[in-house]
Amino acid sequence: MAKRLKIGITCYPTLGGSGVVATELGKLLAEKGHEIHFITHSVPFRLGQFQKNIFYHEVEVNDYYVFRYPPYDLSLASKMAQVVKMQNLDVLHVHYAVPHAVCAYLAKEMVGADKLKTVTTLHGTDITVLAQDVSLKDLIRMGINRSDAVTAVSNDLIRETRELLDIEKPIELTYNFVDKRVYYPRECSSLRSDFAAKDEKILMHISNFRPVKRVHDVVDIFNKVSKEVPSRLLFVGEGPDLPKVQMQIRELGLQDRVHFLGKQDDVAQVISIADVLLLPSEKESFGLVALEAMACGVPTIGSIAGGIPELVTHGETGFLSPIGDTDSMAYNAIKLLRNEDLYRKFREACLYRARHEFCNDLITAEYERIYYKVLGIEADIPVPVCE
Ligand code: GMT
Repeated sequence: MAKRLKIGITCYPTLGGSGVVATELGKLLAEKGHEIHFITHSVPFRLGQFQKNIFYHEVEVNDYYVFRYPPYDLSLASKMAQVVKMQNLDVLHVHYAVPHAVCAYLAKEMVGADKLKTVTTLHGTDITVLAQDVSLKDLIRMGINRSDAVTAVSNDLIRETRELLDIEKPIELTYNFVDKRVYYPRECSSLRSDFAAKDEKILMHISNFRPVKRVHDVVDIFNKVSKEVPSRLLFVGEGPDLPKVQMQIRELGLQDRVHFLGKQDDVAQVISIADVLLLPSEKESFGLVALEAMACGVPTIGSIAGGIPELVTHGETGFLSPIGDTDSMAYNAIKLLRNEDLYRKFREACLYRARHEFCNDLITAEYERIYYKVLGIEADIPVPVCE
């Protein structure tokens, strides 16, 4: 094995796909023998049980009475510098540019620019929403430009970063991944029967119920589908648009056929009971949930937004329509749910694509290659064959 690395990882530990990806990546790198140090404000929620090679460093914020807003970003930067020095970290890998890329830059200035390399992974709204804010734009650009390497989770996000921030430095593509030992079609007949009769199909939406997810479109699609196909709609997750959606469901008289499961930890088990995933987002740099569904054999009906078309192959692992075109999305869902042969083909294509294109071994090796490159270490990392 090439040099065993000591890697610091910072992410949002308690919410969002970026935190999930960062945590899963840390666990996989630790399994490969690297030493991983999470530097976050809470224990990452996907960290699970104690694992060899994984360490956690809590960021504590100084809330001295003169501060109207306790300076979390400065505390994080200081903690990063402390951990880098104490543990002799080689690389700091930050997920989500705001404020993490800027904190990593400050930490590097504190420890000495020649003593630390930083890698920033852009996940989506850190660019597509926050870089639109003029008060943050220059700061985000600086954070990116001062990183030793920058990656983004889709080609579309790379394009948008270049356009919005006028960035010239290379941005490497590192798609998100799922752990194939966790995401596979689970046995679910008994769970399924809790929500749907034998002849009913299950449509599912999983998100943080923010406006970019267009959850009202999910209800609209289901309203149209359920007139043609006996079906149920399951919502997983919570967020600001939830009350509006509940009202829409009551107004349409759909309340007996819609179920709210709230936040769920075992996403693979829950997704396995669905027949299709609905993802009609307005912005979606990648759409990790569509990959999780794909790996469990569940096709996506979604929008042509952001990186979704790079993940979901239209006509093979799902169907994509223009943003807001719920007629087309409902039509596609009905077509798929009514045709057993077509559905079987889509399911097989989903399983194949998730395992071969987005498998954990492949993407983990890609990140390792980037770490060695910024450190100037020659390392021959074989491209894993994903079976
Ligand atoms: O949706 C968000 O704002 C949360 C954000 C996050 O931090 O998890 O999601 C983004 O990153 C995910 C992981 O890379 C992607 O799968 C999501 O598509 C992306 N969300 C958006 O672009 C809206």
